Amino acid sequence: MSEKIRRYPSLSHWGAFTAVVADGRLIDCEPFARDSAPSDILRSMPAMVHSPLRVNRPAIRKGWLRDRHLSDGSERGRDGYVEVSWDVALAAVHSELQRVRSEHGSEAIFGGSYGWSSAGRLHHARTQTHRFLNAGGGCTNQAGNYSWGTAQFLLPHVIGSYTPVTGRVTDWNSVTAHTRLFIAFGGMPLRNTQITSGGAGDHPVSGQLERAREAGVEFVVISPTRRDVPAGLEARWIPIRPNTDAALMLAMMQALIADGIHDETFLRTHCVGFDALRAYLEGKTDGITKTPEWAQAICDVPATVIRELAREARNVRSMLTCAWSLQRAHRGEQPYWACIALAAALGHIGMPGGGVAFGHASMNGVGNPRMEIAGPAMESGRNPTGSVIPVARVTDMLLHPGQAYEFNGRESIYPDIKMVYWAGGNPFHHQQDLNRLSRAWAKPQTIVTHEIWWTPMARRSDIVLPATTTLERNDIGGSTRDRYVFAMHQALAPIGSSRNDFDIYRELAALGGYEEAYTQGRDEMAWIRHIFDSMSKAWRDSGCEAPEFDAFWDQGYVAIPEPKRPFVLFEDFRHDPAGHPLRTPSGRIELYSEKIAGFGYADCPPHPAWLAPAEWLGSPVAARWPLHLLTPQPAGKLHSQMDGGKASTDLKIKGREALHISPADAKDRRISQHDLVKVYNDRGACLAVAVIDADLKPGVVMLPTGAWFDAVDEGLEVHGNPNVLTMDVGTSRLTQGSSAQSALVEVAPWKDAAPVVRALEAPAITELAHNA
Ligand SMILES: Nc1nc2c(c(=O)[nH]1)N[C@H]1C(S)=C(S)[C@@H](COP(=O)(O)OP(=O)(O)OC[C@H]3O[C@@H](n4cnc5c(=O)[nH]c(N)nc54)[C@H](O)[C@@H]3O)O[C@H]1N2
Ligand SMILES: Nc1nc2c(c(=O)[nH]1)N[C@H]1C(S)=C(S)[C@@H](COP(=O)(O)OP(=O)(O)OC[C@H]3O[C@@H](n4cnc5c(=O)[nH]c(N)nc54)[C@H](O)[C@@H]3O)O[C@H]1N2
Ligand SMILES: [Mo]
Repeated sequence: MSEKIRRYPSLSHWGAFTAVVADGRLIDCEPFARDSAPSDILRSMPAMVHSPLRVNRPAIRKGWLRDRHLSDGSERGRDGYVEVSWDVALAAVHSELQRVRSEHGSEAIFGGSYGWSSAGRLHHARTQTHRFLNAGGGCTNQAGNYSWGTAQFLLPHVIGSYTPVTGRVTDWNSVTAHTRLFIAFGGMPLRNTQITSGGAGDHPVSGQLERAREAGVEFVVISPTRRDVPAGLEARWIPIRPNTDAALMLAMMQALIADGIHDETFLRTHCVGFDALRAYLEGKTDGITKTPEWAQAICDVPATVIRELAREARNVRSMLTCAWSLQRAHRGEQPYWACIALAAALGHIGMPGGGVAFGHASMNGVGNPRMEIAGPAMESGRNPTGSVIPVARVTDMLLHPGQAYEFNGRESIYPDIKMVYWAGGNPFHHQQDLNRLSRAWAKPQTIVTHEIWWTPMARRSDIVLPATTTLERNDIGGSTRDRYVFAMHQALAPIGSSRNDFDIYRELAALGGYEEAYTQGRDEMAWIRHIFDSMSKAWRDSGCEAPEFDAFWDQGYVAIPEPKRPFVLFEDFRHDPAGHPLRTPSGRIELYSEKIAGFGYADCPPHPAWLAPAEWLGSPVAARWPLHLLTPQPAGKLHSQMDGGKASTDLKIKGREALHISPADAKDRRISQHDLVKVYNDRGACLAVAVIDADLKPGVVMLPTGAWFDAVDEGLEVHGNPNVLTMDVGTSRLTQGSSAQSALVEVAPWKDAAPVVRALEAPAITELAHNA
């Protein structure tokens, strides 16, 4: 007889849900009742939670078990594993931490641990990793993120803050009521709005778009693919060459000035540096006037279209939004800065429904009407070493210890890393140029990972500790882009011998004699109450009523009331620039930055400019590598999470990722629909399955991220992971962001036998250590 079915409130980055459990197994994830557009990714969860890919027991790489920190690191990814007891595994991790700290200092431990981890905030693995390492003496950390790291370090120089790129932009109610023309650089791909870090109770973007459309807002999508126009939106599509938006924006501004219709007053009263930028646009500095004809040759958008769009955007209330992808590219500072300058010239900044914004469809909840009020958050403590690198420079750091590098006006030295500690992230997903990372990965003496599944990262670690999923523990979660906070009830007993990251760290901290510093005397439920109490205090301080903990926990969620009036970005500053100055040196929008000028970076000059990326369709290398590869976010998963789940595997073709290619480019290469193809350049090669796509600008191919990396040595990657092809250089010395979207490639039919994809098969671990 089957045990009765039980239901538990829960949450993921792709939405809140009810976990349905029978006989100790997750059988379904029912979407939260108030979610207007639940994510398909929910259906991947039951099989993934009980998947044979789960890490069942602590495991140690054979070479490391034999030779410890003197083992050959180049065996990572090839070597087998031996399962050991928790006591053996924890003792090994503890003694390595102690050895490295005493022999090399705490900054020799790389604990940046970048990655999204879980939506639950207490058990958020990356935060717990920082907390644990900080309590034990510190580590080398990572600054910024892959998502909008370029904007994070540029925008404070220009507008005094980066909060607008976190989602705090003029909200949809204001857009619907006031915007007439909404121009989306990078488009509005709804697939990306399934996700928000920390999860959500609603996915409102498609509804918000529909209401805006009904209210008469006109949409223009500027993107290399028509697929960035949501179905039913009837937007105008302007195809553009990748990485050239800055030229288009600058030419729109030049056209306004040439017509004498730019908002001179706003540029004089609310900005500094207009004269310097104008001199550049008029060719006074380099002899080139940045006309629409000039831009046409760069971005392949007709000059008449550029001129007309500029006039239209000046004549009606217009909103410009830039997808985050634009700045995840080489010289990605420029389109963001140019867009702010253009919006300033259009004159609608700070007006309802007008001005500039970022990422309206990059993530769920951007521009969602919500009171500005704290979400649930866990503290990670202070890193006593102060050692930190820009997030995407991890390979440089491992390859070049002691080398100097520049970042945001400072020169620093890469530390010499002996030990890597990672939980809640997958560098063999997120990092560019994975063959280069593989070479760097051989260098550290010891690599420790907590993982739920045998991911490519786990398979390249020395000590792998099995972690629970969110369903196997209690937690609290929510995002500052969503109106709900969720109780996450433990629905299952830990699978295999997995443990919560928090408990793993608690035991290690106990071995190191600093358990109290790590836990502060709190267990799981005490922490959840503590996080809830800190949050409700912040709510009360903002005049918002917060429920009692027990009522919240029983109901499973709590909602913040809707805001009384729409949020308009820069509204106060527009009305009173002296009374509400921006936090820039001048207090105004900086179209020219003295501070950046002082850094003397040729790769990020003191005003927005067209700077050709190292690889783009107009560069000399395009003669050899004629296709621009874009690597968008995957529709059926979150990064590499749930790659083996149904929502992801249903989108694979013959078990591999789909490469979109235009009919003309396919024909030139004798590629037919669903042919196996090799995508390659000097950095690497992968296999994918061709999908011929008439909605794609010729010269551009697209391969989403997320396929579990499947290659040994520098050979062929067989699953369709595009990061063997991407370029691992910082966007500029100013921000050192990820240049993921700048890569040229060639594509050819693959005629040989197709190598088997093994990444989604469980590794065979038969051996059990005799002392286990
Ligand atoms: N080419 C290219 N590359 C990109 C991008 C791109 O556009 N193009 N985008 C970049 C961006 S924006 C991002 S944010 C990154 C994302 O990169 P990551 O955040 O590193 O990607 P995830 O696949 O989400 O990795 C999270 C890992 O944490 C594990 N995990 C989840 N929950 C837990 C837990 O509770 N405990 C433990 N121990 N582990 C857990 C998951 O199994 C998974 O392996 O990728 C970047 N890489
Ligand atoms: N389903 C799903 N959704 C996700 C994620 C996921 O893994 N899965 N990841 C989330 C994360 S961590 C992040 S940071 C966000 C990222 O959000 P974004 O950075 O906005 O996402 P992308 O998919 O990389 O790019 C969006 C679109 O930009 C267009 N584009 C690319 N390059 C250019 C260019 O040079 N010019 C113009 N005009 N357009 C260009 C592409 O056509 C692409 O479809 O997505 C989030 N949403
Ligand atoms: Mo991201």
